[in-house]
Amino acid sequence: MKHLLITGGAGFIGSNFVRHVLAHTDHYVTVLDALTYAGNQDSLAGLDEARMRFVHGSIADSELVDTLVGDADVIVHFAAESHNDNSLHDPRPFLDTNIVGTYVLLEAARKHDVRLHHVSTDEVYGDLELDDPLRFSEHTPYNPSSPYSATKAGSDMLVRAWVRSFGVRATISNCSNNYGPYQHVEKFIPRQITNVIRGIRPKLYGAGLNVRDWIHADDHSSAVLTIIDNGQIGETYLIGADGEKNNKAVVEMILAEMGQGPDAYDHVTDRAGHDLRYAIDATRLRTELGWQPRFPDFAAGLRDTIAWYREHEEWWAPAKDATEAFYARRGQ
Ligand code: NAD
Ligand code: TDX
Repeated sequence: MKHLLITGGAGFIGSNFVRHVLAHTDHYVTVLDALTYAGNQDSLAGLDEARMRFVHGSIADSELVDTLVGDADVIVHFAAESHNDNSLHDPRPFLDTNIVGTYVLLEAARKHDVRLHHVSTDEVYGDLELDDPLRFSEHTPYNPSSPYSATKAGSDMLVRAWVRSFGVRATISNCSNNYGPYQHVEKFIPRQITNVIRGIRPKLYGAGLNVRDWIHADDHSSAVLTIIDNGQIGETYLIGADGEKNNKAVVEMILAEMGQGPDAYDHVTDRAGHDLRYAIDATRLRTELGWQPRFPDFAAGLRDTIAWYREHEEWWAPAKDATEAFYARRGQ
């Protein structure tokens, strides 16, 4: 039994990870979350309170972080500003949380000699051509495009520097695009599903030919747990489940599943600097650590996700109008 300090545990992937840990291990969990617009304590409702406590605060608060890290066996670091479109509008919170917040956690991990797993993204590698036969691997050079991905790349570099210079016991994972329940309605898949529920046409940026490599959030969680248990200190592991699809194909799948015509969507203003394609080669994670996705069937996972959003309007409705107003101001 270990005590995990999970930062960002009230967010999409963090809350999924908390549920995964409580279901599959006997670990005790402390969640540290600032409850920004993206955090929602309802995402943790109904979980076993004897095995979990919630602390409201920021990872950039060094005094609070020092106390919490001192009590923990492992830090699992999900907290971040995570949305590219927001980072194009106002980059500052991305630097504060993704860079300074990660620095604060690293200093506490160093002081207390606590193991840290840093959760990062494939976006640090930039993008691929549609016909590139090579996918991202642990050897791909960093080449981030957006303020979001640049701050995630910076946070990865800080982790590597603290491993090398100070002997901090850390691992890093870079995962592809996640989908599943409890994802904020600003993100692509939940935005389109909730648009259709509300009678709004889905919105595709540009021609919709950009490719993302989709993985179910629960598979991301099992991969992170595998790396915490068996990963080599100082190493990076890419996480992906061979789920490449272009955005237009995903919108067409959502429309078909929700009983709409195949053309019932709008093309809107493209994202500035929009990465063309992400694709992950997760060979290392599969061969060295024996990990496998349990939900590789994207069509089935998407059906379940649509059903979840249909059944949980009370969870997403409070954020929907403000999110659409933000996009409308940008012609998206
Ligand atoms: P999210 O935006 O849904 O959740 C982020 C959480 O962090 C929220 O609960 C928020 O309140 C919290 N938070 C923000 N700033 C904080 C601060 N200063 N202190 C404490 N808590 C703070 O994000 P997500 O999609 O769940 O992503 C989680 C992590 O996974 C991020 O590090 C992200 O870069 C990474 N990631 C995401 C994806 C994806 O597809 N969503 C893919 C790969 C990696
Ligand atoms: O309304 C939309 N229409 C649209 O065409 C939105 C919101 C997005 N898109 C496109 C942009 C991307 O090509 O869909 C794709 C996915 O967009 P997002 O959900 O914003 O994800 P992305 O920018 O790919 O980044 C995500 O994956 C990597 C997460 O938000 C990051 O946190 C993670 O690091």
